[in-house]
Amino acid sequence: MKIFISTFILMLQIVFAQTAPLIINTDNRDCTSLNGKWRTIIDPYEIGYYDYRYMPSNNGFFLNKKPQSKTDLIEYDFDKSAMLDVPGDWNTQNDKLFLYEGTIWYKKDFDYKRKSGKRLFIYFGAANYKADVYLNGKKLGEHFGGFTPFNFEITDLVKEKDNFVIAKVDDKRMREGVPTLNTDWWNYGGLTRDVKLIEVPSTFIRDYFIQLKKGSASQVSGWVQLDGDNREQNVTIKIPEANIQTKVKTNSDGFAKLDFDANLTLWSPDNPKLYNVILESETDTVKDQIGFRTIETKGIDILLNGKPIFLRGISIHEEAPIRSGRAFSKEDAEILLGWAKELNCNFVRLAHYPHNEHMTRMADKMGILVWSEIPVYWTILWDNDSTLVNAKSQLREEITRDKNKASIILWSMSNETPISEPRLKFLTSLQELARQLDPTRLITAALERHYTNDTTLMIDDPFGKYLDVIGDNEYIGWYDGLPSKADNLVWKCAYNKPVIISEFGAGALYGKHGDDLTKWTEEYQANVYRHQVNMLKKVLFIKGMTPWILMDFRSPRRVLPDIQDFWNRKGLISNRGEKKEAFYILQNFYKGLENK
Ligand code: GCB
Repeated sequence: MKIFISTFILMLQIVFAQTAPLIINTDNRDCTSLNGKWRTIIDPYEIGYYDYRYMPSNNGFFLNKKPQSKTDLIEYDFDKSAMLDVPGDWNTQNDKLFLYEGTIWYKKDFDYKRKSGKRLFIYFGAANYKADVYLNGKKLGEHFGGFTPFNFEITDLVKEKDNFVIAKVDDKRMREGVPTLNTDWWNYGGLTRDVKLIEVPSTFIRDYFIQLKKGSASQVSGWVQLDGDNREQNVTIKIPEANIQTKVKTNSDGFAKLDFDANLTLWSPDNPKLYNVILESETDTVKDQIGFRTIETKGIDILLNGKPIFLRGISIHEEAPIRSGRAFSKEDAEILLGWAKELNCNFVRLAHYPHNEHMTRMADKMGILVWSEIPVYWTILWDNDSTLVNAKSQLREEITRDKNKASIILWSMSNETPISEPRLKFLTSLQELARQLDPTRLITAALERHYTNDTTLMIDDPFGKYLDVIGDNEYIGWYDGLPSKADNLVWKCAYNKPVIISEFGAGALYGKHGDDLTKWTEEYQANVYRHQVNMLKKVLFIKGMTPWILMDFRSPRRVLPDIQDFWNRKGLISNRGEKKEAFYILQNFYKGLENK
C-alpha cells in the first residue's frame, strides 16, 4: 500500500511537473518586475481549490470570478481582499499570519505588450513550499520546494490588457517533503523572492555553463543550450577583456560544448575578478559577469587556484537583518555578507537551503567563498520515491541557477542525517547527480561524529566515502558538556580528506551578562568560542569552519520565555544587529589566520 501511494504521488508529480526548463541569469535579461502588492486570500481549508467532496474543483479561486448579475453567488473577491508584499514571507507582514501554515492565494493584474516574435516567461525566484500557478484562469503548472526558482512559458496566453496571474502557495509541512516536518528554522510562507516576466527572442540562449575545466587554470570548458525552433546556430562567446572570441555550432537539440584556452586573472577572495562574458547566437545576446578559479582537494588540503586555503567561515540563515523575516533583497545580502567580511571571513555556509540569487551574486562580487546546500535535513523519508524526486529537482534547480558563480565551491547534499542503508542510497544518488550536473565543484555534507571513548571523537560516517570534503557539526560546550571539555579531545577521521567543522556554537541573549559558565550569557558563548578555536586549530585535517551562526534566527523550536521567544540565539549578532562578545573572539582568531 505504502509503495502504491508513493508511486501514485510520484506519477502525479511527473504529470504536473510542467515548469519550463529553467532560464538562468535572469538579472541580465529583458525583465518586467511583478514585485509589489499582490491581492491575497487566506484559505486554511483550501475551499478555493477543493469542492465540498474534497475533489479538485474546476470552479476554484484561480478563475478570479466576478458576479455577472445580482443573482450570481460568488463567495470570494480578490479585489476586496488584503494585500501582501512580494517578495516577502506572509508571517511577518500580518500578525494573524505569524504562525499560519497553509494556503494563501496571490493575485496580480498586469498588462503586457509582447514584441512580435518574442516569447514570454513568468519567473518565480521561490515560493514556499508548493505553488500552483494560473494565468488568466488556465493552470500553468506546479512546483515543489521552497528555495529554488522556476518558470513557465506564457507566450500564447498573455494578452495586451487585463492579465491576472494567480498563485496558490501552500506551506503546510509534509512528512514526505524536503525538508520534512521537523526543522530548526521558521517556515516562512509565501512568494518569498522576486517575481518577473522575462521576454526572450523566439530562439534564445536559455542556459550555459562557463567555468574553468576541472584541474586546469587556463582552459575554459562547458556548454550552451538554446531554446526554440531555430536550434542549429552559430554561437560566439566573447570575453573582451581577455581577448577571447570563440565560436561553436549548436546541434539539432540546440546544444553545443565549449572548450577554449584563456589567459585569465583568477578569481579569489583577495581579488574577486569578474569578467564580462558575452554569448551571441544568431537570434539572442546574453551578458554575464563570471569569475574563473579552480577548486580541488589533495589529501587533507583544499586548494583554491592550486594553493592550500583555510576556510574562515560562518553559517548564515536566510533571515533578514534587523527587520527580520525572510531575507530577499540585494541590501539584505550586502549587510549579511558585509558582517561576514567584518569577521574576517573568506567563506560562508548558506544554510540550510539555497539562498536567493542576490546572495550568490554578492558573494561573487565581494570575494566570499560559498557552501550551498539543499534542505535534506535531519530525518526525511529516505525510502520514499517522491521524496528523492523532490530532493533531486531542488538540487538540479540550485545547480542550474548558480553553476557559473565563482564564489560557490561546495555543493552540500545534506545536514545531520542519521546513518542507515536507505539514507546512504538516497544521498549517494544525490551526489552522483550533483557531479553529473557540475563536474567542477566539490561535494560535501554536514555529518555527525561519535565518541570511541571519553576523549576521542571519530568521523567515519559511510557517506564520507563519496564526499570530497567532510563537513561535521559538533556542539562541544553547549549540547555536549561544558566549554572546557574541548581542551582534552582527540579528533580522528576515517578518511584522508579535508574536514570543515560546519557547525559549533552556543546560545546567548545579546546584553545578558554573567560569568562564563552561566548559560545564555554573552560570556558563556564567548567561552565556548575560546575553547573551540583552541581545539580546532590543532587538528591537522580541519581545513575550515563555519560556526553556528552569524545572526539570531527565528525558530518554532526555541520557546524559552525572555531568552528565546522563538529565536535561536546562537547568533554572533542579535536579530537587531547588535554584536555579541563571541563575535570579537572569532574575528580575532580569523585575523590571526589571514595570512596562513
Ligand atoms: C544543528 C542544526 C541546526 C540547528 C543547530 C542548533 O545541529 O544543523 O540547523 O539550528 O544545530 O542550534 O541546535
